[in-house]
Amino acid sequence: MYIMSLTLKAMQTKARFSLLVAFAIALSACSPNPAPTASGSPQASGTATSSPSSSVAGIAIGVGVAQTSNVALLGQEEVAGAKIAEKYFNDKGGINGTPIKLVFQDTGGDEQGAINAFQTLITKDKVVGIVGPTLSQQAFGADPIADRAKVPVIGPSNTAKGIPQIGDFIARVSAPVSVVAPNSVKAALKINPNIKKVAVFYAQNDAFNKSETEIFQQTVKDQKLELVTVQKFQTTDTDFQSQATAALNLKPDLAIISGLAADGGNLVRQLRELGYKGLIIGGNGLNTSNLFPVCKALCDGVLIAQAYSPEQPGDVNAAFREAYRSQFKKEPPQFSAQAFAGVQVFVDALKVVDKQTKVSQQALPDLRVALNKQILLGKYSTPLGEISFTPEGEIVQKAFYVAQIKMDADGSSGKFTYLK
Ligand code: 1QQ
Repeated sequence: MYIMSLTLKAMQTKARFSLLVAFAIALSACSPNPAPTASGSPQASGTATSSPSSSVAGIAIGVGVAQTSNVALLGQEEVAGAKIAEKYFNDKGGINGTPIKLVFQDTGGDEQGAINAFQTLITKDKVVGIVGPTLSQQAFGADPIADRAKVPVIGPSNTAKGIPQIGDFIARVSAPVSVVAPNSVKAALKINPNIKKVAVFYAQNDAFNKSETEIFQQTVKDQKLELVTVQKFQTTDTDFQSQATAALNLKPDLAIISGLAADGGNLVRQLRELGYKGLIIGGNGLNTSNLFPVCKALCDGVLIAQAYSPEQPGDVNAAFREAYRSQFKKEPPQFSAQAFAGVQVFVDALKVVDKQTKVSQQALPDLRVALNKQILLGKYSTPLGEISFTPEGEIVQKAFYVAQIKMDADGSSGKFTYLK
């Protein structure tokens, strides 16, 4: 008995030691960040191929978002925001003097890609936690893996119902559709109080879009509007003639679309080409200027609710906005701000944990657990404003906005203008 427990103790010490060694290796790892490959990306200009701290050791934080596939239209904005956060916090001294090092793994656009990226980040890159994935659809596949491995995850853009409930290690900085989406319907009614008939469209093969359309449809009913049709499509569709024609025959004066950027943009374009003149609301999947090349001048006027405004007061947003504008020559989008906030939550929480016991002296599994606890306890002054979390990991955030797309007449460029 005595010998057995001694052996067990020796084994535990050994396991602890090898974990420490593994963590030390992870700290000194310096793999360069791959640049997103999707065309039209801010990174495609070659401005942000590897992070400034890629040649130095640092505390490894994983970023698992879509850098390829159609979902990269959304994910590349997250890469940009995360990289700005990495430089910003390292310039400010990192974690009490030790820099952070973001480790990027491309999830692609589906669940399996997210699962693979998360597994690599957890077991090979030995990150302290993960910012990702891009889609709720991917989160429902990959988050349970991180949760079982006791690795904290901050969802930067997962807005479907049920994300924080996946597990104790899952939180998000992306406010849920129930809080964000109704704002755009109210804004549409302010612009046109005569709206009566509403046509709703949604991508039925995606968890977020199914969740968002439920909220949109409920809001339509709550506002005493008439839901004249619900049309379904796939995020991979490009031809929407049958859905658009069926809806327009019912003469709606508001169209609401829950899709992703490419399919959503094509549906906007085809509705306009078929002569639809009423207001269009796009959901969170259309919330990117990468929509502009898809519907060009016909994107004009689309309303999209926002969980971020470039005008958000506060020092951190001012610094983030300036860094983004100087790099990309436009205002920062919501997905970049949310990814910045996701990295910031890790940084701020790591600082507290490190003050209690030096991060470098903690075994990785213990550190991940302590970090997760602190994440849920903290308050954060981010570009999204002051945020915190419920004990379940749901974001508590105060300010929300609605923006309207304004395109130049020739459709070659545009911007989001925030409504008052
Ligand atoms: C989700 C989303 C995406 C459309 C954001 C990129 O909100 O999947 O939850």
